[in-house]
Amino acid sequence: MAGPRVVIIGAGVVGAALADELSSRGWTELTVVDQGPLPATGGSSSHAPGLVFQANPSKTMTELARYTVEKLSTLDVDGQPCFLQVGGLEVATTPERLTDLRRRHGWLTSWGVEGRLVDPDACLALHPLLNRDRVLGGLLVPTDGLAKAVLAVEAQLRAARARGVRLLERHEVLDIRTEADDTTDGDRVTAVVTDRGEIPADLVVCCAGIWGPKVARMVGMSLPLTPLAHQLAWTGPLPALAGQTEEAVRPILRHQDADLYYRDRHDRLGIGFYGHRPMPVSADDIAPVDSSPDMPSVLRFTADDFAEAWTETQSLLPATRDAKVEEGINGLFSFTTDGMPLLGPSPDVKGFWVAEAVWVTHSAGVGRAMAEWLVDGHCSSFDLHACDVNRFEPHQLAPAYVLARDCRNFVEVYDILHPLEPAGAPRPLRTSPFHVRERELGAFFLEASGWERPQWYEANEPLLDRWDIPVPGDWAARMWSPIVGAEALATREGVALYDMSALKRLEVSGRGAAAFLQRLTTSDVDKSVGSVTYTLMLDENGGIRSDITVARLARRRFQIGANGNLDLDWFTRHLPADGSVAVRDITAGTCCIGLWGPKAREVLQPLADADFSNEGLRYFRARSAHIGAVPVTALRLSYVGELGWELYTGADMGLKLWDTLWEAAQPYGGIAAGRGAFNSLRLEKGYRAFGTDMGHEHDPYEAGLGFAVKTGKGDFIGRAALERRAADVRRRLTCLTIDDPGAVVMGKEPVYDGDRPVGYVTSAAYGYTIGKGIAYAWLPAELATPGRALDIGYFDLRIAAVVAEEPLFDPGMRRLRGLAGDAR
Ligand code: THG
Repeated sequence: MAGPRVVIIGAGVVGAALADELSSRGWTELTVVDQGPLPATGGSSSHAPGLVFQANPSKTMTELARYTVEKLSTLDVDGQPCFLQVGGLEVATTPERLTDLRRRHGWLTSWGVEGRLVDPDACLALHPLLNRDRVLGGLLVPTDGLAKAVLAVEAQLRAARARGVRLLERHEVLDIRTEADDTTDGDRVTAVVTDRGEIPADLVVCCAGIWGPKVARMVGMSLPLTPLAHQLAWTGPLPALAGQTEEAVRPILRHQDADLYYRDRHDRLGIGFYGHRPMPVSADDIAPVDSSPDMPSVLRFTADDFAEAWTETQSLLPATRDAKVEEGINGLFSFTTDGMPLLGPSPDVKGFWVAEAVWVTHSAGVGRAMAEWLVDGHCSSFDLHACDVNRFEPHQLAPAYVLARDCRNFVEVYDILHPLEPAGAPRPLRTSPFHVRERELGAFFLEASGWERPQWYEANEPLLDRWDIPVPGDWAARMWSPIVGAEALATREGVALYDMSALKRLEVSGRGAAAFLQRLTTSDVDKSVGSVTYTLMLDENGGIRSDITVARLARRRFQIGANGNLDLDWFTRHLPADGSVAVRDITAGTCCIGLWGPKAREVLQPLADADFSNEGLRYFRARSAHIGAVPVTALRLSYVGELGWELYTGADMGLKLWDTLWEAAQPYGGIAAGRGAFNSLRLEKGYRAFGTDMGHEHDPYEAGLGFAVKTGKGDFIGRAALERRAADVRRRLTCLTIDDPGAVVMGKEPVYDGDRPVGYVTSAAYGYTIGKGIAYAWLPAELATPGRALDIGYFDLRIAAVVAEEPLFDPGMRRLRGLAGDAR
């Protein structure tokens, strides 16, 4: 079996890795085309400085980098190695950076890559050119190093060619042919048109790097990627390095406080700089391969922009004072709005895939990930949800948005960013109908999928007289206010309005809707009209695609509470060809208020034309009603674990709904509460958040969501894999509590059993009701036993934590079911 006919566009580090990985899996009907000459085709790979630092806040990105290191370390071209494992050293020259290196060390430990913090003397021993007076400390990762990008391309292409893969250099792609596809509403690819003929294709994978937007546009796809120039300069010979024959002996070096990095090249140094003004280039304006004197991805060095870098370099590495900058380039690289790659199939054109915005660091990993995805239909080695090209909301594809955010990412590339760091301009973008009231109440807004979402409200400051809210350490106290705690407690005690408009809402309707949803979810959702079901969507491997709520509003109409655009994409991708099911994103035209708390019923019932008693609308049931003059759909459920409803209405009457509820809530001390309180309350209840607590790499049993799987209901996607996975649970998403009220962690921290790293934190918050810190963590199953004492690594601290029985709050569900009594 030689597989389908695949054309890979672009023979850079990504295309070459993919050709190798696909052909090694038996797909050999493969053609790689590139407009340039092989193996240095003139794209970003051809001038890539090749530094591979594995540390990353994203577990997936670190894993992609680790695989790249492992693979390139085994490759050579006629004895020339493709990877020089000289280690990677990040140095701090400010106290803030020194502290941040500890956090970065935590990520490495969490993701299973060895690294160590080193003192200034050790930094100097590792990299003798450093100025002892400037360095406060460093982070060393011994397995980091230099990828020889062009050699890596050559090695992987040779391996592919040996398996029969066709390599076509100097073939410029002019168009991609498509035809109507019988099994979907859209088109499918049939061929790639080049200036030297047409190549038939069942699958086309765009690995064109900075030209990606241009190629994707050939099938009408807009790729949110901007090529930005980045300065890379080379010194002349350094007397201090005279006689160095090896290409690199010192670790690759990062000086993030000044947006700089360094690498050896024999007796010279390469210097990379991100501190200059963003210099974006449109993919259309990149020169054709043959017309540019150097290569198209290399622009003329603008020395003025480098002045600051050179001054700083001479201070950090005094030996460079005896040398000068001899050559330099402004080299183009792909940037994206969230710093993550763009991987996956086109939403519209069957058979068109992209693997874009991938740096050398992650290239071989992405090659493997894409090969698995293409061959198996899902990727089992890496969790790609945060890299999926279909993750974006429509506004995130707008050229103005893409350009603004990509430039900002360039500027911030080495900045110390808080996990809750609010996005910058352009803002605000999406505002709910409640926005004006939220502003009147002094909301502190953060952004979620473009929505302005209150984190807390300054108007609730007087509540602080009622409770003593513990204050966390400095880092956790950013984007935080004690009001968060007061809002959480006020919700448990009285009633609060939560703006839930950012919750993605999809409508699935039609003759085939019920059967369709049965096939995509793990629970029985084909229940009575008015039923609401919490359920999971899985991939074929049994990995969690999403957790959703399915409300049956009519026999043939369901409302889905979803996690993001990938859910819409997953539904759309699985729609039956007969047109019996339609799916629609109704988020923008609707809004939602969560009215929650023990007094919620006293607020709502007098306003309503329907019975909202325990019997009138049971837990996890839905109905339509009028609240005053406002028609609503009410879902009785609560992510914060209190009595109450999600109330949905059209955007037109949202403000009226808010005002109606607000007024009625005042006699009961009702407040508006923000996402900070929400997150604390949901962790007390043990409710998982997709994308943070779990992803595609996890199955329902490990994630503690086995209760949402009904294997007896009939077949569904992922079911076949579940039997195996249920019998083999080796890790568990586990609830930890922390006694020290000042020790609030943020997520991604390593968990230790004694000195041994055993897992990592997903989400964390202080639990104001239970009076303890909460951290959910992935741990080996044998450690996930209540009472087990562990430590969380937080900067230079070890925080004592203990495995707890969950949920921490109201295990008897008395609150949610509207039964009286203390829930603790
Ligand atoms: N509301 C709605 N849809 C949603 C969410 C929401 N979809 C996405 C996301 N949030 C889904 N997450 C959850 C998590 C837990 C619950 C609901 C949505 C929940 N669980 C109960 C429990 O675990 O005890 C009930 C489970 C059951 O009865 O099966 O309520 O916030 N609309």
